[in-house]
Amino acid sequence: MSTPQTPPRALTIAGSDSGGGAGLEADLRTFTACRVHGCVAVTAVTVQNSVGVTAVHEIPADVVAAQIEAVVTDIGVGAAKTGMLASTEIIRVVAAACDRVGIGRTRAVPFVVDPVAASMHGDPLLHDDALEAIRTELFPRATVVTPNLDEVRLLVGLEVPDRTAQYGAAQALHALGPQYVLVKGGHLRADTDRVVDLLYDGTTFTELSGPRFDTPHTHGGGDTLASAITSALARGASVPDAVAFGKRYVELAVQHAYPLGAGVGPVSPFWRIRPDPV
Ligand code: PXL
Repeated sequence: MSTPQTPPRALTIAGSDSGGGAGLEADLRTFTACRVHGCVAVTAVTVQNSVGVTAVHEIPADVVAAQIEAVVTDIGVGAAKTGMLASTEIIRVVAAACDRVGIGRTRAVPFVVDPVAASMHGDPLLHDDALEAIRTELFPRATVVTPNLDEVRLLVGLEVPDRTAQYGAAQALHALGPQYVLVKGGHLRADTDRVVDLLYDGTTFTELSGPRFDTPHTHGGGDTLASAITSALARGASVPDAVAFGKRYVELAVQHAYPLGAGVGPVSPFWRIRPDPV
């Protein structure tokens, strides 16, 4: 038997969803399905099921930073992402830790910033005063940011009812400093049977168009997209190739989403995990 090789590694800096649909659980599942070893810096524990979030326990900021340092200095990662960060203090400490270990757009390790503000039930996952830290501490360090249209409104105050506004939002977000902006179009109801995500690098706009699937079960979809992009970056893909891969991955995950509990079910990794176990 040949000696097993170390696979590509990726880090998620994110909160836990006890229901297993979103958060770091979705991230790790996606990394595994993409054949990447997943590492975690846990930022918060949510008490959550398919119906909603009933409590949040934040992890002390110095423990979040220590997890990042422990992972990157020993295991090493090819890419990192953020999900739920909860507070200004955690965001500041994450930014400083990323600088120390070489995560960020001007550093060795590409950095995907998913500016998670609320769950799809509307439960807050970020203190209101922490939006400013996302803008000033994380966006300038990001290789790619992946806001949905609710997050666009919170971050730059723009409504996006149509494609023209989606282009304007990409420019406004790019001015905050990330290398690439991906303005997700899943919430753009003007597109009834397509989802058009828009990638912008400050010069070139690229529309990524794919099918829209009619399912209520899209819990963890944003986390899954950002994690699939991060996986491809960890494998050495360029940002445009990683984003195209991530979109394909999440389309199939949404197509195979399943019901769970009494509420909203998650997007699925199972289409990719073959053969089925006995
Ligand atoms: O999908 C965004 C998200 C991220 N992180 C955690 C979550 C959610 C949505 O519910 O619970 C922990």
